[in-house]
Amino acid sequence: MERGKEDKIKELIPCYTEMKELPENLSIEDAENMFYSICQIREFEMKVKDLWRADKIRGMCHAYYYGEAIAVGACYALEKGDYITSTHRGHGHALARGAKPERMFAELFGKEEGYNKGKGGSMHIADVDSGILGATGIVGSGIAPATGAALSAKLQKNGKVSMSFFGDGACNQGPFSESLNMAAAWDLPVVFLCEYNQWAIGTDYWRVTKEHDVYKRAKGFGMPGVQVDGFNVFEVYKAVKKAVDRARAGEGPTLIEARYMRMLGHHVGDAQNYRTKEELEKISVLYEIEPVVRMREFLLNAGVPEERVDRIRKNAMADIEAAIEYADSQCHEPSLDTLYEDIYAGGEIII
Ligand SMILES: Cc1ncc(C[n+]2csc(CCOP(=O)(O)OP(=O)(O)O)c2C)c(N)n1
Repeated sequence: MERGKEDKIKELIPCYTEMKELPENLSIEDAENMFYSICQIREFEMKVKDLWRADKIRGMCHAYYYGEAIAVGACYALEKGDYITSTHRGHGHALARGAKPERMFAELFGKEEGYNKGKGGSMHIADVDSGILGATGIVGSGIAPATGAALSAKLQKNGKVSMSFFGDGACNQGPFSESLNMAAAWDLPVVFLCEYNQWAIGTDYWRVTKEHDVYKRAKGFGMPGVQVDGFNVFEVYKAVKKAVDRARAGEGPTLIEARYMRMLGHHVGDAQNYRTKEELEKISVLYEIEPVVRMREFLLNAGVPEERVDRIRKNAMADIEAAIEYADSQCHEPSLDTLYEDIYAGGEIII
């Protein structure tokens, strides 16, 4: 890449690193699997945007497009049985951890075959059998449950590791500090993965913090802190793998800051008028290093035939199309008499 362009990228993603080599314990087949997952999440989210705008999906949806390298790289470093907790922007986490897109679309369409019988919607997809303990619309509220899951793993000595995804906005919430402190004090097997996209709705992270590097906070809690290029699936994988190995070996938690950029609106209906034209123009250089483009380039440079690379992407897109078709035409609306089942609330339901 030419120097001027790299400088512009580094201004936005200071830890930007080229994707030249496979991590030593991964094969080309792994890279192809990762590419499939990245394309699957991208297509899922593009379709969510269209379906939401067409009024097929009700409730708010926060798309994960362009963040795919974080979920895919991170989940690739986990083992079966490990746990994750997610956020309001959680579709990508669930897919990367093995959730089925047809059941996710069924959930988004409010159908009973959905992961939460159609009653949770976009922000609450959970599948405990796959280790997906849940997503949440309350910013920062997945961090403590992940820490609790790590405590349970430690007490049960079952060798499981827990990982919490959260945004940069969540780092200024109480559960962040409380959880990191407890996890460090008790050497809990947990990975704290901050998806640093530089915005929290219309609040620019730089405006509300003095120290802009989240990973530096780790030192104050007594754990390692690492910053990685969140558009680079291999760098995310390597950092998370190291943290997971450390956690599994009983050495305690790690805080990872994966820097990327929210390229589009906070949710699928957000025109983000609070961002200036200059900023949007400036960040457009990042489309050259976004996960799909980058992984495609990597595979081609590694000698995978173009026809094969494009087929992987087409397969991912076709699988999403089939998932939508299934959820739309073969799944069912929950019946009215189940309206008050599976609903948990602090108060009394008055009918
Ligand atoms: C406790 C709480 N405060 C405020 C909100 C409103 N809210 C929803 S998403 C969001 C921004 C979160 O930003 P971040 O954690 O960085 O995640 P991102 O949306 O950027 O992925 C806010 C403030 C909320 N849902 N919960």
